[in-house]
Amino acid sequence: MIWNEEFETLPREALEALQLKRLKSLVERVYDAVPYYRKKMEGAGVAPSDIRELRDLRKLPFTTKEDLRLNYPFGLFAVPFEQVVRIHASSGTTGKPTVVGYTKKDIDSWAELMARTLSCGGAHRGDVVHNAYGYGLFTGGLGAHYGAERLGAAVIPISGGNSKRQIMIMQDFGSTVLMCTPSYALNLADVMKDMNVDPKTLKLRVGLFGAEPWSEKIREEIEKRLNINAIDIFGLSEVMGPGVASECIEEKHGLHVFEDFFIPEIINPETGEPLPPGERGELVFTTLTKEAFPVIRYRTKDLSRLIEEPCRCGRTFYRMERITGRTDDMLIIRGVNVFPSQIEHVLMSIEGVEPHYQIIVNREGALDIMEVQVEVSEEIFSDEVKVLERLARRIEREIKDLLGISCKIKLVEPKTIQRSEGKAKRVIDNRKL
Ligand code: DLL
Repeated sequence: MIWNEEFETLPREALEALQLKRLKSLVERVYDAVPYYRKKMEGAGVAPSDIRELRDLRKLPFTTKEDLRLNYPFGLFAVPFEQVVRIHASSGTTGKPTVVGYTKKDIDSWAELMARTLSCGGAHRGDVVHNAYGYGLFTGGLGAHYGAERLGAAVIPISGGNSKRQIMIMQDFGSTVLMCTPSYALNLADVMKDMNVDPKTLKLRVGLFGAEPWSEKIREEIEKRLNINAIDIFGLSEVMGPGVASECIEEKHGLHVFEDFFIPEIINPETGEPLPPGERGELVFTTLTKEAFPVIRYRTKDLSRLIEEPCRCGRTFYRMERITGRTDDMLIIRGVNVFPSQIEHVLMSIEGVEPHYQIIVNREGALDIMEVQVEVSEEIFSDEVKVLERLARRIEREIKDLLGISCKIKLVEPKTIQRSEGKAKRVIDNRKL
């Protein structure tokens, strides 16, 4: 069901008129209220009056994580602090977290966006939403929570962790919608198996998964093992939290960007130039309605492309392709560019390999050594050494064929790789330590 028929099916022309109106007011607001943004605009020789059509967005300078860091913690807030009613933060890999704020109206918009997301994935009033995204500074838990309430569903604020208890609650409370990271969904599937709980006996029908990269293969795995429909949802703290884009259950192909709230752009990450429609590059977002923490042309470092073709579901918003990587997740191993998603692709195409793996990079002398630790199924692990060796050689060969470099493969027993309750950590690069 479409949650907000009026906005989600706006003809493009009307949508673009609305975007332009909101963009003009955003730029004026930010120019007046945030000295840092004003200075950047002046430096780029652009004033609010230069924004006359949507294309003029390109005249505005980008905002980056570095800008956020320089203004830590509240320097980019665009309203008097008394109007801020919520603060979230996302932990970066290094240093201080990224801090974001919300006014009452922002929280209200966010609830609307998450109600749309849930509805897009096929959830409705009467559903029991099992919300296993982490509650706290992370935007996942509370973001999903307010959306589920807005939808009129019954939300279980279970947060992450204590998986056995999660499964007991699913059984007893009749959870119908699961919300968590895809890696935690797989973890729950493992624990269910250990507890001898057949997912077919549960009422779970759909899962809304995001906050970390995953692939079609992982989707298939989750759908099969939990006996549900798995939907990809996307967002980031700097732009809102979850609720920026969502797949529809009708197509499960591309995530509708809620374009009355956000303008997406795809740029060449090296030159910053906008790319022609349909090309893959770095996603950039401008928030159109946010009051406390608006961002202009925020560079996400996430790689995707926009799909402009109309969708069967009736929503007129463009779709973004599922995230295929980040500009900063590329590893350089002995001079060769390696994306973790390429390794995952190889692993997931091989029978008997479990969707739990970790890539460990070390430097021995001047040489980079990449080791891929991967879990294999119980049956294979208890097989003869010869079988295991053959499997390891095969993975090694396939990675070499794809990437042109050799790596060490270490097959490990089921449940050896550390499970996450939130975002999985797939890469450990010891070279940087
Ligand atoms: O992860 C918000 C969120 C919560 C989204 C719950 C979906 C569900 P951050 O912690 O700021 O916010 O991390 C944002 O996570 O730039 C992407 O790199 C990645 N990410 C989020 N959703 C997806 C997805 C939340 N569906 C960063 N696929 C983003 C791939 C995703 N990566």
